[in-house]
Amino acid sequence: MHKAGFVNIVGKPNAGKSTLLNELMGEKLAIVTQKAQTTRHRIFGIHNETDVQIVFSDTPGVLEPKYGLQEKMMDFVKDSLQDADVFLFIVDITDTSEPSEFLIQKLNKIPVPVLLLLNKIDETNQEILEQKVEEWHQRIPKAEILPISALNAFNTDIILPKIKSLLPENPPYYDKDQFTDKPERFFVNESIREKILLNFDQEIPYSVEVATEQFKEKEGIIFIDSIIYVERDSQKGILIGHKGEAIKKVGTEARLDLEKFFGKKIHLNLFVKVKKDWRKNEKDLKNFGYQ
Ligand SMILES: Nc1nc2c(ncn2[C@@H]2O[C@H](COP(=O)(O)OP(=O)(O)OP(=O)(O)O)[C@@H](O)[C@H]2O)c(=O)[nH]1
Ligand SMILES: [Mg+2]
Repeated sequence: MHKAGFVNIVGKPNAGKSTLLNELMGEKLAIVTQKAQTTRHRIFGIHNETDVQIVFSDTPGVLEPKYGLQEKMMDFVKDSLQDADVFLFIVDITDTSEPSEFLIQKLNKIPVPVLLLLNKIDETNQEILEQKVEEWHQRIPKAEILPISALNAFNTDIILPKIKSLLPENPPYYDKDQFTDKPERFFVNESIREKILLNFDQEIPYSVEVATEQFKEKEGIIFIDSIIYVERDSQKGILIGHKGEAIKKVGTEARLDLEKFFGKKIHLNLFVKVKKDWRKNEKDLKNFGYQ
């Protein structure tokens, strides 16, 4: 008997969805930063065993869209609400803002099992934990609630067996040697974007998109040319920095991560270009893969 299914990770921005995906996959597939709205796409991580295939999907955090890019991000979330066999709903236990009524209503309505993961319990105490468990039990009665720390891999080892017990009998959806749906260039773009999120503040991280124009392997070395698009000239200057130091730092940090990810030596060339207001432009968004 072979089991297979889609396990969709949903939650508010910054809850720890991508951290959990990486922990469950044992591989850094999704970028992680302390800034909200780090993830912009839906990313599949495929966990394969002889008798089971779990297709995890990481999604952007649920928010009220204010511009075109965020609308596209929420379309990815809506897709993930359609095709799940199991939901992993991640809640940051330290988050004091209002919970997402949108998600609560959806998860209550859809006849799919929900594992509600109360994340970041390394930052709380027993009293708050018990109170939160009770609150969430009221909000989503059918959910099984599990306190975890995705960052410290606390209680995460019981998630896979639980999922397996909930999955339907199915043949695999993907080749058993495939571990993601995304091409190599996607991971290059994301790695560069992660370093920009980590190195810059205010609107820069949100105004940036990365496109990789060349990805070529020659004699064991991968040669990569990537373009960083910003929305305005002033942002271009900030990104490049004094004597090009800022962009150089981004390039070095991304290269080191990518060498680890691909297991090869990498030459990375970065270019910065302005694409005015791309976040609001339908055509640009489509070209960047938001459709
Ligand atoms: N203390 C603590 N921090 C955590 C834990 N899990 C994740 N984090 C941190 O929370 C921040 C957000 O993590 P992400 O995995 O990027 O969160 P996300 O839900 O994917 O966020 P978006 O992609 O923006 O929606 C990062 O700084 C993580 O290191 C945890 O268990 N404990
Ligand atoms: Mg994320």
